[in-house]
Amino acid sequence: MSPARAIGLAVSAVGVTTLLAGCSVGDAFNGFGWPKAITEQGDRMYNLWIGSVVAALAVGVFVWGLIFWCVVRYRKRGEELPPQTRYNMPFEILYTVAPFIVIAVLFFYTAIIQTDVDRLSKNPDVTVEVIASKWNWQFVYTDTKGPDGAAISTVGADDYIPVLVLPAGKTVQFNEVSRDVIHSFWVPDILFKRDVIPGVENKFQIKLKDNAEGAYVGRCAELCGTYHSMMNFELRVTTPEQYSEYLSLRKAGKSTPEALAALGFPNQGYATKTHPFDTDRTKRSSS
Ligand SMILES: [Cu+2]
Repeated sequence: MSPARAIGLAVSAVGVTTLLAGCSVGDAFNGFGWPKAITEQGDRMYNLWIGSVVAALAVGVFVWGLIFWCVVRYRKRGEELPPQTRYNMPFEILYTVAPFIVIAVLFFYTAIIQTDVDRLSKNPDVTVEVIASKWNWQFVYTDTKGPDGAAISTVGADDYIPVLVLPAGKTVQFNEVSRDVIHSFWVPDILFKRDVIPGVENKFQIKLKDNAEGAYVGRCAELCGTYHSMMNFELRVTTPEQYSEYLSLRKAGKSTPEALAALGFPNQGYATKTHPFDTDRTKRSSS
């Protein structure tokens, strides 16, 4: 194979990879380990991930092919020493240029998608203040007012996993606040996490898909102390109608589980994807 042909092959491999990114390769291989996103931003990151894995596999197959070809083609056939080649300029150019093209393409798509995912629209439909502390989450619906005049909020307790209720098909802005150390807000199904840093006002937005309804586990993704692994919450995506009904019930003084149960959610409106940690230490030591 001439070097020019090899470079051509490498470039077209990268091109094909890019094309495949938006297609169903990911579905065929179960997302190469990634869940399907429930947000529009998540879809873009999912496609980038699939494209990157396919590119890595294409390079891998190319390299394995070369290795096996050399093993077979140049295997030892006798005692005679084969011709010793010191320099091969075309090939040295090839293995300098080809990786650069791969890196440039990956960088190009990463920069585009990262900028896109980080973009904040001016008028989100819902704004939630996420307050993280050791080892709990509080979600404040900043543009609402409860019966006591304060904004409606949901906070976890020893026996209660906080449920964050959001409407499908809407844009949600999260403003993050930490009360102590660095935490990280993470819902695996939105394919995104963002650190909650004391003294830093981290923000991000998601656009939930129209069909995003469901219950999804949320976690703290930054080691924050003894009970870090218990610092969970649940994201409950409802229809926009259920969401406004939920807000009215909360405004009327109902708690999150009461409001969700009144809307007909199973499990009396409690989290279904994660469970409270048993805080009875004596029970643990005796078992
Ligand atoms: Cu944490």
